[in-house]
Amino acid sequence: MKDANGASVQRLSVLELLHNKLQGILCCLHPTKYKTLDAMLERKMMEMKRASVRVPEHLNFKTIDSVLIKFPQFREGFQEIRNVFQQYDEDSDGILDIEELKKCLHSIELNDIDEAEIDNLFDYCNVDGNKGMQFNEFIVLLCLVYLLMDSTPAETSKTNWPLIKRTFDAIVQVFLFLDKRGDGKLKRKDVVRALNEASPKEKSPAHITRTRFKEMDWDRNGRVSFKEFIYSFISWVGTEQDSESPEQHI
Ligand SMILES: [Ca+2]
Ligand SMILES: [Ca+2]
Ligand SMILES: [Ca+2]
Repeated sequence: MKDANGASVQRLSVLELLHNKLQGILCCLHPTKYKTLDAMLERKMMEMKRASVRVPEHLNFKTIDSVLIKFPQFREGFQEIRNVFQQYDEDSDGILDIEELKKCLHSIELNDIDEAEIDNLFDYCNVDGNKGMQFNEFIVLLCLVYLLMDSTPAETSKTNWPLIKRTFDAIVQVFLFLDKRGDGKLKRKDVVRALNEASPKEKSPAHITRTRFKEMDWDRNGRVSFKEFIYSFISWVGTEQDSESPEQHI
């Protein structure tokens, strides 16, 4: 039996269950799964923007300089995620294939997540089209699981999950700092405004902010989604193994 969008009713009920788990983040089923995840993230960011008045002072970024100064802490968090990545990359080929990823998510007791959700997230985060999750893709995937699934990994002695969670919380706050209007996506005006708050006396030249914005807006639709942002952010910060030659910061 099919609904108006051609999706089977059975599939709908699975998604309805997912919706409940996502605490009502999603209000309706979109026929395109990627757009659904984009919409969920957009709503989540809006929700967190509203709640951000309560964030602790050290996460309340007011200038881009206050973000830059935290780059070493972000790298430390990424290194902890790399340890998780390496632990589950059983054949050590530098990627997590879908089976390795499932093992990883199940063994860290993200029990609320089902196979279909993992497949969906895997496709959504696999931005280079390569069959597996590279390290940067894995960081994004884990962050989205943390944000959307309302499910945090069980504490294990091997992994410092509090550090990883703090890292994700801080990434969200950087996004919210850039999202001046609080609508869950970045427009060029937002980014220009945020970057100019770095040093009000010395405004970033227009071409720099324009370049930064273009870098983030992969699909050139004039706005930067959380997913587009986080990939760029990871490459700006650099991860421990390539921190020798990090890309030029904002
Ligand atoms: Ca592998
Ligand atoms: Ca990939
Ligand atoms: Ca975009």
